[in-house]
Amino acid sequence: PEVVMIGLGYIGLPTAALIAQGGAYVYGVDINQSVVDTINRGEIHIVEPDLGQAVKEAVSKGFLKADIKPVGANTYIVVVPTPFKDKNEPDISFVQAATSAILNLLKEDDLYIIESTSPVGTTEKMMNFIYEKRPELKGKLNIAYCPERVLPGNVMHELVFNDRVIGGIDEKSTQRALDFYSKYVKGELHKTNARTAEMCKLVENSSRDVQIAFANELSLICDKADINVWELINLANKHPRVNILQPGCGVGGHCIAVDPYFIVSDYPMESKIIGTAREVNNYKSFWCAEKVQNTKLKFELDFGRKPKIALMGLAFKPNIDDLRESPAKYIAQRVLQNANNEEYYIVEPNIQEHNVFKLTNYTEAYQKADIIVYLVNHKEFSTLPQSNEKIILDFAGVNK
Ligand code: SAJ
Repeated sequence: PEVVMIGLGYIGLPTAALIAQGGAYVYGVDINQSVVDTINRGEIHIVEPDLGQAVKEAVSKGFLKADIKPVGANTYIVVVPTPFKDKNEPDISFVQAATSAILNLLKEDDLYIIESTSPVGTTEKMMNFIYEKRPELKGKLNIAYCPERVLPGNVMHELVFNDRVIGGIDEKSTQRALDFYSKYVKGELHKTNARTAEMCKLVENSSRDVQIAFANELSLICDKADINVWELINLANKHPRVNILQPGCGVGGHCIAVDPYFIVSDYPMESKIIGTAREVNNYKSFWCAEKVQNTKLKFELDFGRKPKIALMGLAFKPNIDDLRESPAKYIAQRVLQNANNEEYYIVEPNIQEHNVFKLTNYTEAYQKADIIVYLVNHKEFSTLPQSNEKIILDFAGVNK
């Protein structure tokens, strides 16, 4: 093979399929045997539009093959998870393990690229690790960091058309990585050094987190001030230099709610706004859960009976079926924990069934409930009537 891709998850597999579609032989490596078997059958283990077809094609033409162990190639790409240990220390052990696995395969002039979101300095650390174990290769490898920036749900398009930042540990490495990506990326390729590229990925997601925190803070202020926050933001955004994002029930997903901690943990004294934004966004979910509880108690006092409550949406953002790291799911769990004979309807139109939550159709839940809690702005919800007889808690901007 020309390329070895280590990690066949949400980014590694689409990237491997894309390179293979371009006519290069790609050897995909994953520690999970069932993932390897699925891919070798030409099937996929994740939900992503157009990925199934790309993998099927690449495998059937013999350009993509998966295995649990790597083989020798000219280019090695590491795309493995970098989780956050207890929210105070990034864990690069998977990157280290992936690098260890190819250590004895590396040869002069090979290209080694890290794509995983990583704390600043990780590429240099891996370079030192490689050269310590293979001193005869010192200075002879091309080593670069090139973060992915694709949006789940639109990966196959964005992999090709997004601009990319490419940071080598020296000029030659940067140029070699750029030549490699230029074969299948149509977006612009921007050269920098490895540390800047690492920080760039973290900053992109932190910037979005900080901006969402601003919107979420406004939503709390407006709740006290009796102002419709959606109308307010819409009006403020009419200013030519103001562009406020949307508040919600918190920030979820695997990137935006995690990456800022990579900066905060390494630069705690300096990253005040970034750290506070994380707190504001986490607090927003807690606040929403409290608001549901308080509304429920007030209903009992006002009407002398327990209300029926519909929790609308569980996914981490609108119009997807992904519940991982979802603030809406967190709120549902928290509210249900304190449930005391109240009747709850849990709604998630993008999934058929769930192993913990009993799901109800959204129209039925709306009809039966006294209190409607919008947690996610799924497109289905905007078709529901705006009844005056219901108490509506709209955390997602469905009726904005
Ligand atoms: N959200 C709001 N208000 C908004 C926008 C988003 O509350 O105005 C919430 C969403 O509901 C969700 C969370 O933020 O809970 C994150 O959603 P998202 O659509 O902003 O981003 P992700 O996590 O799906 O993908 C992000 C993208 N990063 C940026 O837009 C800077 C994507 O380009 C990255 O590749 C991806 O993270 C990643 O893998 O890092």
